[in-house]
Amino acid sequence: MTEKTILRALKGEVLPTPPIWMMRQAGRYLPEYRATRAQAGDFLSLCYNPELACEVTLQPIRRYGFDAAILFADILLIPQALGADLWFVTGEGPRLSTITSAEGLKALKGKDDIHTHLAPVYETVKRLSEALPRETTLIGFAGAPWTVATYMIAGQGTKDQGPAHLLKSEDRATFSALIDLITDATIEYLAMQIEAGAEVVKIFDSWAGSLKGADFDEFAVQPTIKIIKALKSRYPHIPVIAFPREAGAGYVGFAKKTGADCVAIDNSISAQWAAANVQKDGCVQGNLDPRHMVTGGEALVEATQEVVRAFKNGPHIFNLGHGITPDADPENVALMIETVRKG
Ligand code: 1CP
Repeated sequence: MTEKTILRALKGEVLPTPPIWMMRQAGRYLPEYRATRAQAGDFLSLCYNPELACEVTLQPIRRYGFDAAILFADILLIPQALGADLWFVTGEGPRLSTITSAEGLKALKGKDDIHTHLAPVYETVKRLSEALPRETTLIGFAGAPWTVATYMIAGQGTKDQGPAHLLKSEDRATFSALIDLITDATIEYLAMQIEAGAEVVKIFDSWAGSLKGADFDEFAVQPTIKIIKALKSRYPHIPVIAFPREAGAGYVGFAKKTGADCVAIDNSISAQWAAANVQKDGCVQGNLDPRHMVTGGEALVEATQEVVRAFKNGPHIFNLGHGITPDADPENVALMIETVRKG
């Protein structure tokens, strides 16, 4: 059997047309997702229900034939597995109990105590590895330590990650210890996803862009190095995609520094710039503006062609620059895929 296209791109192969998948491809823009989510009751019940989580992961594969499926779960399951309270407020987003002191940190569980809580996620991965079409790559994932820490410290999503920056400057020892705990738990979590059948793992550092100067190295680059080193020592054949979102100049050399096989690029930088400065070191993933999934039309076609053209001389996995939004039109996704595959 020929190797799956995503795995070939991750090894550095330049393909005639780039393989494609989409961040948040299982999500609220799809009526079938909304139906299954309603059946599950709420978002977290969906994440912890292997049968239904498997179903929503497969929905975009059936509808569009993407080249990869991403495990349906959330980056905030790790805080919950470590003992934080987690709930979702409809129309607002996640809420967590907060960690703001050494005492709070001490009350959390250890890195090896997360697996009972996360067992349903591993079961979902196992089912997916059996259910997916043979040409489809299964991607596991986790949040990067900094991004996960921003939610654990603030207790919710924040525009500027203020509470995390504040703890970092006022109690650096506690902040660093929290980063270390999340880093170590993430290694064990991703290792278990690989054991269950994940063929690639992706590390989402959605808020990497708010770390500046030495902080970017200490809290975005270094934890990523540690995670990738540990995973590669156990699973040398499993590729890793890193997504230091909005890192800007920080994207340059990120793959070399961290050992990532691919860097995912957001849409705040141009594909031409990323081709010249990031793709020279290996595979890149990205970076169509997700707004095109809402607005569609000729502008979508042209922007899609521009991304394909910019990255065509090197290894590339086509994707959006961030997740598709609930107001997107499923027809626009089909148009994007058709445009990419036409070459
Ligand atoms: O159905 C719903 O109402 C829930 C919406 C939703 C979904 C579909 C959330 C809540 N999470 C998810 C799934 C999810 N989250 C996946 C599944 C796979 C896929 O991509 O299809 C993945 C990979 C994530 C990752 C995730 N969760 C990130 C990193 C990527 C990113 O978007 O930047 C982050 C920051 C989260 C936290 C989170 N979970 C959900 C929301 C609304 C948020 C953002 C909260 C905020 O910052 O305000």
